[in-house]
Amino acid sequence: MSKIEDVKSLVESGRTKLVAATVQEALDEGNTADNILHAMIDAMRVVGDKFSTGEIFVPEMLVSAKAMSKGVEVLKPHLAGEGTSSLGTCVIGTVQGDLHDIGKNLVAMMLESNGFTIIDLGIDVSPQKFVDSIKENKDVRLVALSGLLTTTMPTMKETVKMLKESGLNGFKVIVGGAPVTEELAAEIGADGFAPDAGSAAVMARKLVA
Ligand code: B12
Repeated sequence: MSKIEDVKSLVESGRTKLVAATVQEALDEGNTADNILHAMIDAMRVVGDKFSTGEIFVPEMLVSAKAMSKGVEVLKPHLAGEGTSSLGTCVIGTVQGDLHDIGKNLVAMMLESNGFTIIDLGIDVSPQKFVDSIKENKDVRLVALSGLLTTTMPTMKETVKMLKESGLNGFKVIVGGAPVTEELAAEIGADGFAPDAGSAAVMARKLVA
């Protein structure tokens, strides 16, 4: 079994302590950071499917998430490009009621490496907190909202509405997360959408150009 397959199976089974070293071994074996990341994302998809079928429960999902985060830490310097010019500040967070942050953290990492200064508000962020953050920080050019639950899509909509009606300007809103589609993004009034962290950086650059 190649090291990349080991990484996938360690994330799937939530073997937190072994993931970092195995990711490093996979890199040493010549695998690209991108391929290793995709193996881990694939593992999380399997974990989600197992949760759906009742094969595993929340604690198992949580340890897999922790395992993936350990792996991402090792990949970070290999994934991040060189942010040459400064594109301004991006406020990012997972919307209220939602605790998922792996995807949001990957997006933050890619935006940072593309030249944005990141203010990460974390998880379970209320619409008001996003608005306050724009007031408190200068040069906010982008607000990025993440949501993984279908039940938090209305909160995402409410957050976009509040941002747009805040009277503040000079920033664009980008949204994403597994249940978010281009259609939904347009429907809730966001300026942009991207399906993954790599394309989020491309879209973000376009939005602030
Ligand atoms: C890990 C996990 C958890 C962990 C989260 C830990 C953490 N620190 O994040 C824990 C255990 C806490 C958890 C809890 C729950 N979870 Co959960 N979870 C997952 C799981 C397995 C993986 C998510 C993940 O990290 N994926 C990997 C990352 C890299 O992918 P991603 O998040 O999609 O991000 C990418 C893109 O979406 C995009 N993106 C993400 N954000 C943004 C933002 C912007 C601006 C842009 C442009 C792009 C973008 O780019 C990212 C990188 O490429 C998913 C299954 C799945 N297939 O997604 C279920 C899943 C999301 N969870 C689910 C559920 C039901 C729950 C719970 C309700 C379970 C429960 N009964 O308690 C709770 C809800 C808690 C809450 N209030 O949020 C369901 C959601 C179903 C639905 N349709 O709403 C899923 C789909 C599992 C399933 N198949 O049923 N979960």
